Amino acid sequence: MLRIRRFEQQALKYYNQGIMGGFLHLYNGQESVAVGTASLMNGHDEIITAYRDHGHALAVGMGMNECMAELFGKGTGCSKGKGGSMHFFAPDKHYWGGHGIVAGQTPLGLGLAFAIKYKQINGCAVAFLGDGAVNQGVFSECLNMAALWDLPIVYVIENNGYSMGTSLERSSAVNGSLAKRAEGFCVEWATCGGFDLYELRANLGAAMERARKESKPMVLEVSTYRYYGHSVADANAKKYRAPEEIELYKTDYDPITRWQNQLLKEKTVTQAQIEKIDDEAKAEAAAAAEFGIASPWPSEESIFEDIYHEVDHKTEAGQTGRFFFSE
Ligand SMILES: Cc1ncc(C[n+]2csc(CCOP(=O)(O)OP(=O)(O)O)c2C)c(N)n1
Repeated sequence: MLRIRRFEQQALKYYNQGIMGGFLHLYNGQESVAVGTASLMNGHDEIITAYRDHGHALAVGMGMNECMAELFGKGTGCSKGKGGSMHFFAPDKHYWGGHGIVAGQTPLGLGLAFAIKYKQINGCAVAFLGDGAVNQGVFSECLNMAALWDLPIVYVIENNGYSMGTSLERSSAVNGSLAKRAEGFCVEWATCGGFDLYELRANLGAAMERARKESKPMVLEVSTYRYYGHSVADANAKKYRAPEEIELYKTDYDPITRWQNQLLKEKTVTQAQIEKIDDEAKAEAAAAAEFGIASPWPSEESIFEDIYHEVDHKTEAGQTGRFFFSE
């Protein structure tokens, strides 16, 4: 969790200096959700998320260098500098990336679950979405299909209370739980707090295990909070929520502080060890920023690589459409 936080704080510094461009959606405050999930992955599970994707990337083991270089738009980045903040990917780590179209990852996650079931793999898919994304029609379509086909997927709603500048109260007609909507599709659901890693892991673990064992979908709504605006470019971040609210979450609900206090209480770590972990995370993030800045820009030719155009027009199927429509 500390690595994610220090990574993002380092990125924010360069973004504010104008050295880093593009979008930057910070995950600060929500680190426990990505870390909790990654800690439960069994080597066959697949995860996918939306554009607020730095935390999930680092949690599954992506290196800070490749992530930071991507933020700087450099050729050494995980998406060769062409994806930026919203598009970190590491399929080799079972991480199918960040996606910029709200809820666009929910049917892709369903496809991952379908593949797991089809290949009879002992795993599950976990697709993260925000409280705003729940309102996209495609999410309902996904729940219907997941239930019809008994697909091993856990939809984790990271409910941070806001979709851009719109509060949950203003975006959801259903008061209380968002996950309850799953009932309409005969899909099991649950809610839990995202501030305490033990509580979170217990709930996530049960949902993932059920998906693996019974091949059933589930919706788990996790309450969490983001400290920054929707993105760093969100100039109205201080207008749609009170500064006192942000302070309250920082002081009373911060998942890192809570976890540190818990571990100290259990005598699992000492204060000195916590400080050492933090210092290492800061140093790693600073070195990653140096790597990103020093890295070369993507070459001009590379701009035409990895795009659908190239694939579609070079194959026979791309020319005729035969593969898709006649077989
Ligand atoms: C289909 C689509 N509509 C609108 C947008 C613009 N947009 C980007 S993020 C966002 C809000 C999403 O909020 P939420 O799902 O709660 O995620 P959070 O960022 O809070 O984690 C919107 C409307 C988009 N990217 N895609």
